[in-house]
Amino acid sequence: MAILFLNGPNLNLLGQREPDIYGRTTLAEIEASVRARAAELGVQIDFRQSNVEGELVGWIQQARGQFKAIVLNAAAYTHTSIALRDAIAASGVPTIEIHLSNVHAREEFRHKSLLAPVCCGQITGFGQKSYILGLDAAVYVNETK
Ligand code: CA2
Repeated sequence: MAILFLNGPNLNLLGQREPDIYGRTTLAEIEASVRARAAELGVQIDFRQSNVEGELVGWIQQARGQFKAIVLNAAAYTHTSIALRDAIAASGVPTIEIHLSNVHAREEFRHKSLLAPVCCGQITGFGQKSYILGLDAAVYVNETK
């Protein structure tokens, strides 16, 4: 089984800026922990980041037939992007929305996710562990299909 991890804008800065909110772990370190868990589960991982909305849309479109699930931290696009929402809905690939921080405990504009209604579920607030929980959820939704 292959699972696609997608990361949205500014997540390439993890570990370098705003450690009080997002911690000191880099995205590369998160990827390494996801790969370690994936090896235990016997699943393949593709792990990508883009600051460009259209690139994320393209990757979601291309995921159909290639990946069994998408684990998506769309970052700020979570709260703004109808384009990502439409791409998820059109792809038909089960998608798990994840966040490092608890978006519901932060500013009001982060409480609304445009993506949540077209995702299987949302994991928010567990730091880098949100990625591992997202991986487990991606396997789970395929087992229960
Ligand atoms: O908590 C999350 O994972 C978020 O998706 C992170 C987004 C934010 O817009 C969402 O509301 C919640 C922001 C990612 C920006 O990451 C940075 C990392 C280091 C320094 C600055 C930004």
